[in-house]
Amino acid sequence: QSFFIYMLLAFVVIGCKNKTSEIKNTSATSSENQQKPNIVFIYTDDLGYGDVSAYGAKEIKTPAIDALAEGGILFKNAYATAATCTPSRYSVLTGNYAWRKKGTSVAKGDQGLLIDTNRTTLPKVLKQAGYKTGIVGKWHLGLGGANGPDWNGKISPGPLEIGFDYSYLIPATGDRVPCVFVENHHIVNLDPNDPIQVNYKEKVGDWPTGKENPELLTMKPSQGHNHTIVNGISRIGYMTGGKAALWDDETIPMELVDKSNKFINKNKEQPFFLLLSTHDIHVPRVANKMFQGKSGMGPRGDVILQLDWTVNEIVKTLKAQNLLENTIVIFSSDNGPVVDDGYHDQARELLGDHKPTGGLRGGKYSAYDGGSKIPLIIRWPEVKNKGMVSDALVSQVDFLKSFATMVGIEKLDDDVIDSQNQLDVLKGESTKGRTALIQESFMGPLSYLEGDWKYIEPLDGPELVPWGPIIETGFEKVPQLYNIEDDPNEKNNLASKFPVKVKKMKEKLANLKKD
Ligand code: NG6
Ligand code: CA
Repeated sequence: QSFFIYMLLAFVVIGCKNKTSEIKNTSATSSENQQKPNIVFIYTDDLGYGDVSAYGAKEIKTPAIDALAEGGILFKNAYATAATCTPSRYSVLTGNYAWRKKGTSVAKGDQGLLIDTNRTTLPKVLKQAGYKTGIVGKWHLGLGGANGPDWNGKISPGPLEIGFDYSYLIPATGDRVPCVFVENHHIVNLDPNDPIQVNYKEKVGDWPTGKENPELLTMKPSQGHNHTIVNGISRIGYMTGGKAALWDDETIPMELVDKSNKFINKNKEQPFFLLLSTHDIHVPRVANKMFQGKSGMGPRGDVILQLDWTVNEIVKTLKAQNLLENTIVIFSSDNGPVVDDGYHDQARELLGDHKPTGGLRGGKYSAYDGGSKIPLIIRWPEVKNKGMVSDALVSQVDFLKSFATMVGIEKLDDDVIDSQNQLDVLKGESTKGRTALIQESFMGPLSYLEGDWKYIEPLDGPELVPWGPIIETGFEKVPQLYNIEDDPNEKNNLASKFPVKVKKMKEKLANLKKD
């Protein structure tokens, strides 16, 4: 009998022990998770300030994006650092303005990695704080060494060398070859018996090009885009081989959502950072059957609906995994909108009353606000002012320092020059924001924005983007000064009226350039 009692006691003790350690483990994980929310950044391409219904679009509805704003903060004065993709993304990842580094304008599809592997990056900082980090979608920051990527071998350095644990990439853009996905260091589904060749100078192989065989095209180019034809669409650059690896344009968003879901599911037990960098709404705009003809605005409108679907899918996953209330969802765009960006996709003809820039002057590529003033919505799991609209001046370059602060990393290396901690502003707890920021236009002037005033440095160049999108560049031989509070569409150049202000702003810009 005493043996029986002894056994019983032993069971109870062992049982309790297991229980306590179990409780300990779970409580440790959950409290850790509570301290460190996941971050999902949905970074869209070429989506304009006026393309979202939460920002006032009437001709198109984006309910999933709007719902993010209801659960967080919508920023009315948010900026990408540049009016094109590569420099804006460079700034998000490094916390610096891209014009500080040469060669960071729109990258070619066989460009080597543009981010120095030694420098501080957003994913490195988050990784240091215990996050699993992943990027799914458009990269456009170069891959490989100085001579570009070894497409048939190990593609490195790239995102994995600058702090991401996982990557599934559109290497450059949807309109640039090679039209394949790269997972970590390798092209997905590449048959070694059918090696891939990519060339940005001359034709390789015998695949037809848009220039030679326009009759084969399902979407005709309006500007450039007349090199190798892939899936009936001619692209920028030449390629041949790697047939089994080619993506299907109509299912790119589904593929990216699937890979994002897998990343989320795999890492749900620990804090994670997912950068979901969509192809939408960049050209070529090829909507999936689910969205074709649904907007009444042609492919450009249809892919906005498709983008909203992407947002909804990701939110659904977070909800299903019980993660939404511990995840920050950031939604933004890399630069302003463009209607015709190089393909005849009826974007101009079917635009109707829709205003992609929301009325701002310029657009993608431009020095005017249409170039880099973008939608920014941050849904916070817990935040006091849910549904708030913030007027604070914010820049995507501040994400690095702000989120570093959030995860408890206060001290960063001094290679981070431009990023500021604006966490309280991003959370809607302060409306102070930045006092000033710089905007980079495409191959053109820089602008300096301070308070209500914007100064655009004088530069000689064409008035309109030369290859055809019908967008004002912002080039002027004389300085430009606008009061963007009174004149948000930058119509009245006040430079000759306020020469002292011009001089001061010019000096401040020059000083910042020296940093
Ligand atoms: C331009 C392309 C445009 C787009 C852009 C980069 C032509 C005529 N135009 O050169 O279609 O690809 O580069 O866009 O080739 S971005 O959003 O990635 O910066
Ligand atoms: Ca872009």
